Amino acid sequence: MCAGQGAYPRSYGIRQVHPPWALRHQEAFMQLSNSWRALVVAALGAALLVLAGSALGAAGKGKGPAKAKIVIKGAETFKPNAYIKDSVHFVAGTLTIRSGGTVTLTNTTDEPHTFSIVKKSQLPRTTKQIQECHVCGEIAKAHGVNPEGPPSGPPPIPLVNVGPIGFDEPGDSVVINPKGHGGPVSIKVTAPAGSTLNFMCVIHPWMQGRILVK
Ligand SMILES: [Cu+2]
Repeated sequence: MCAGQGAYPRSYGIRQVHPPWALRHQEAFMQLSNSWRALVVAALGAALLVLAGSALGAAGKGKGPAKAKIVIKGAETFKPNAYIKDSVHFVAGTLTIRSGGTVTLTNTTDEPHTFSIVKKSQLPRTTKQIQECHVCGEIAKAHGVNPEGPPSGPPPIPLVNVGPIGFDEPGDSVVINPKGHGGPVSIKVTAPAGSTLNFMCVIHPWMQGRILVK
């Protein structure tokens, strides 16, 4: 199947806002068979189960809620002779959770996303920085995606864990498949109380938020 046909009728050629690897990533998703997707979802589920089991001991005393939700919403729209807008975003963009708590991510869009912890200084602040997003390429590589390469299917490594298990430091990242290709993804936030985690989607670098760990 050619890019641009089928379930994701998008015009890639005219878009400038995505890093090139992200476009290839999305094209690759379009070309997947359902069985491939099921395998990825199953692998991701297994990895998260291990993650959840290992992090259970960290749950407990904090003052923040034990559970929080992030829903990914938005769509692409345009106004003729004015602009094209991609409103995909995290709801909520800022959330509070206790150390050891669980965040559930639900994707209501037809595109894949990532939930990736980055340093505050790595968050793009200009459209130029979005187009040249360096940390996006680094995290793509950590997921096994070659930012310079041809479409190669979904990221071979759906979950990237840096350092101690759980989401606690820059580099920790998970892929969230398009709506209908796997259910919500749950992650454990294991950063200590008092810390702030900045997160973003490395496919749509304007998708940014932060977690206050309490
Ligand atoms: Cu995204």
